[in-house]
Amino acid sequence: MSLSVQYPYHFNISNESLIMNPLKTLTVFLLIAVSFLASCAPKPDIEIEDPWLRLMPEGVSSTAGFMSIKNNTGAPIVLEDVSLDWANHAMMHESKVVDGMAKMEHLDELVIDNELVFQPGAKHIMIMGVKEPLVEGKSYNIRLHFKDREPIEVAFKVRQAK
Ligand SMILES: [Cu+2]
Repeated sequence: MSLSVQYPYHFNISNESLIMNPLKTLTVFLLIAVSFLASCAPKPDIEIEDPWLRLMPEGVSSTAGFMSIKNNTGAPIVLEDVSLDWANHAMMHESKVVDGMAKMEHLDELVIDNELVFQPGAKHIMIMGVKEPLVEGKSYNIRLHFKDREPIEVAFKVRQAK
């Protein structure tokens, strides 16, 4: 009696969850089991984060694609090429400022140790000769070709550059 008066909260919780409500206890154990299994599930070898395409003004037939590529394999992977069906050309580029002039360099292949970021003003997927105007919010596929691996098809969503 004195225990329940001194520690009513503790007493009630243990009483309810372990004795009065075995279902609740079971649920807690199941949640722990599920989260344990989820944390053990193997990560995909390659993860693509936030793939997007820059929405261009009307009449402009070139654009650029951006994303992050995460390499979870523990060994370097090589991105050799990119391809698509909805434009004439896609290639890997890097924007640079050389002697005060903005330039774009073609990249033949990229070695990815842990993560490779394509972002405005830096590495990007250059897309030229877009066959039909891109629609904001719609997704367009680009294939990523890796050395000694199956290509990955990634859906890039069109949005305004911020
Ligand atoms: Cu470019």
